[in-house]
Amino acid sequence: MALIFHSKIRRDDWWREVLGKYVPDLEVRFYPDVGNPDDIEYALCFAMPHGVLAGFKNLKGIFSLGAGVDHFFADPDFPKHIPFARVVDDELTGRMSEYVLQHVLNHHRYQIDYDLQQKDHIWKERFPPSARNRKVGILGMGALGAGAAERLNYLGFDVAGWSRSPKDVDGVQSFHGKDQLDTFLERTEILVCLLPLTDETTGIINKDLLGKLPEGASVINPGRGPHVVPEDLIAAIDSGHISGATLDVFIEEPLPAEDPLWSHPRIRVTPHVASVASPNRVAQLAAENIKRIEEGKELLNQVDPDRGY
Ligand code: NDP
Ligand code: OXD
Repeated sequence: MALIFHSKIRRDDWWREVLGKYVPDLEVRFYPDVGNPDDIEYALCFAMPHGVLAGFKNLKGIFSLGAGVDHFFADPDFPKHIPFARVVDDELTGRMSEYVLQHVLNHHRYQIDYDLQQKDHIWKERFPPSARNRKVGILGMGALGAGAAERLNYLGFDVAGWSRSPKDVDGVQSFHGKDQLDTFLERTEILVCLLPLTDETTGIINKDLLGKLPEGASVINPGRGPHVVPEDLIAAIDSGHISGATLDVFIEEPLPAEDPLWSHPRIRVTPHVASVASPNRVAQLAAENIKRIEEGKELLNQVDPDRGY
C-alpha cells in the first residue's frame, strides 16, 4: 500500500517514520518521486501540481494537509469521485482563535492609530467602548469561525456570525444566506472572514460589501486572499470609511515586494500564519482515515465536492 506525499516543506524522514508508526504496511513516497503510479492508493498533500492526482488510477483516498481545500478544486482534473478529507482539529481551531482575538483586540483598542501616533510622538487618548458594546461579525461559522466566535463571546464582545445555514452557538447571533447578509453587515464594526474560497465567496469583500459596514469599521482576513478585492479595500480605507485591516492571506503568496498592501499605513500584513495543523495530528487523522477506507467506513472530516468546501 503506497501513499504519495506533497508539501512545500520537506521533512521526508519525519513523515515516513510517523505515518509508518500509525500504518505499518504503508510505503510513503514523496512527490515527484512517484515510482509506479499504479501503486499509489492514498495521497496526503497540499497544493499538489494540477493534473497529478488524476494520474493515480488506483487512488482510494485523498487527504488535505490543511483545513482549506480550494487549491484541490482549482485543479480542473481533480478526481472528485475519490473520498476526500480535510483537517478539522481543536489545536488548529485554537490557533486561529488566538489570531482572531489578537487582531480583534488591536482594532477594538485602536492600535493602528497608536502605531501611527507613536511615529510622530503624538500623545492622544481614545477610549474604546466596552467589549459588550463592540459588534464583531464573523463571515463563515464553520470549525474555525464558530471557535473564534465562542472565544470572542467569552471575552464579552457582541458577536454575530454569517453562514449558509443557521447556527446555534451560545451567545452568538446567527445570520444566514444572502438575504440576511446586509443586516449582518450593517451591525458589524469588526469584520472577520473565515469563509472557504468558492465561486460564491471569491471577491466577497468588495466595494459593495465594505460600503455596507458602518463608518470606521475594520476588516480581518485570515480566510483566503481572493476573498478580498485589494483595490476596493485600499479605496475604502483611503476614503476614511474603513479604519484599517489585518490580512493574513493574499491573492499571490508570498505577497510580492512591490504590492501596495505592504506599505499601507492602515493595513497590517502577516505571512499566512494565522493557524496551521500540527503534523502529528495530520498524520493521525490520515492514518485513521486510511483504516476507515480499508474497513469500508465513512471518512472523518469528509469534504463534499459538490459543495466545494
Ligand atoms: P468550514 O468548512 O468548517 O466552515 C465554512 C463556513 O463558511 C461554514 O459555516 C459555511 O456555512 C460558511 N460558508 C461557506 N460558503 C458560504 C456562502 N456561500 N455563504 C455563506 N456562508 C458560507 O471551514 P473552516 O472553518 O474549517 O475553515 C475556513 C477557512 O479558513 C478555510 O477554508 C481556509 O480558507 C481558511 N484557513 C486559513 C488558515 C490560515 O492560516 N490563514 C488556516 C486554516 C484555514 P455552513 O456552515 O452553513 O455550511
Ligand atoms: C489551511 C491553511 O487551509 O493553512 O489549513 O491555510
